[in-house]
Amino acid sequence: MSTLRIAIQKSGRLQEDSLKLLKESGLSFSNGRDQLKTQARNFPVEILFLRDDDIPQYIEDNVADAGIVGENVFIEKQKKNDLVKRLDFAKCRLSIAIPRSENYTGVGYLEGKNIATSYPVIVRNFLAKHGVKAGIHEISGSVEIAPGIGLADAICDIVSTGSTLMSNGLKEVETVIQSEAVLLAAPRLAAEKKKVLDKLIFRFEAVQSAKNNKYILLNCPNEAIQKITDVIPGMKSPTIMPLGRPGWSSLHSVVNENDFWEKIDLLKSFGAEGILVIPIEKMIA
Ligand code: PRT
Ligand code: ZN
Repeated sequence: MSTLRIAIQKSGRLQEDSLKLLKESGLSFSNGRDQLKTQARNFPVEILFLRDDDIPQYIEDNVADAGIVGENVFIEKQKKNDLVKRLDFAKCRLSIAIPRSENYTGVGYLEGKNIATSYPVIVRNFLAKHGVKAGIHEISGSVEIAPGIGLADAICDIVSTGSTLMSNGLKEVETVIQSEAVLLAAPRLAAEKKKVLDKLIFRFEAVQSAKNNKYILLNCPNEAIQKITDVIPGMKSPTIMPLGRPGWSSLHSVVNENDFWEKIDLLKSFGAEGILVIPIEKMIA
């Protein structure tokens, strides 16, 4: 099988979760400091460690076949890459922020103003969409200090908790895009490489759905089995085993993280007891 070259961030906010995802997907590899690349021992994948901003270009140039970057970088770079999978980590948003003391009246406020950003393409598209004319001042780091030093009237930067904006006397006024880590791939991969990529995506999905679900075990009176099954149907249907105590059963199923607490309350109201919730390592439907 031919080797798929996948690029991940060398160091920074995406690195740890990217490595974790690859490891949880069963890839075994060494990743020493200052290593430029490494070969998985048990899967036809070579991992390249690069700056995140460079990854889309490397994919377009066929130096890498796939890569993990923030969606913000994917959109900004506009390279010939396909977004093949959202990865559910490094969630953030790219937002416009202005000094807290300013009175924001809507996007029209930005007319004629100067916006500092590391994302000129995304900002230009945003302004065009809203028919606003503003100057764009491209800077590569510490964007949040630009208004304070008189370099710009507003900024467009990544926001996660909002505390960086706050400590720089800024307030968030528009969300331009939402972002998370994404898996990119070259649009026309050779069939052999595509096969490896599909296998990898299959494994990523098993890891992701395991994260979003929990294994649940509970005891319930037999007459509650149907109602409980309706609430937690599991992957096909729950496993039901009789308890030593007559009239009672043990029911095993899978429950989604998102509506977990609501469902637990419902199960309790149906008479469920001794509820155990256990993490799932991999989940394959
Ligand atoms: O060296 P290299 O170029 O590879 O890395 P980098 O410095 O460009 O990127 P890095 O590691 O900072 O971020 C990589 C990716 O993580 C980004 O492209 C985003 O997709 C994603 N991400 C998620 C974030 C954040 N959260 C984040 N909070 N990237 C940056 N930030 C910064 C932001 O720039 C601002 O300075 O954190 C600050 C805001 O955070 P809050 O929590 O104060 O709002
Ligand atoms: Zn970067």
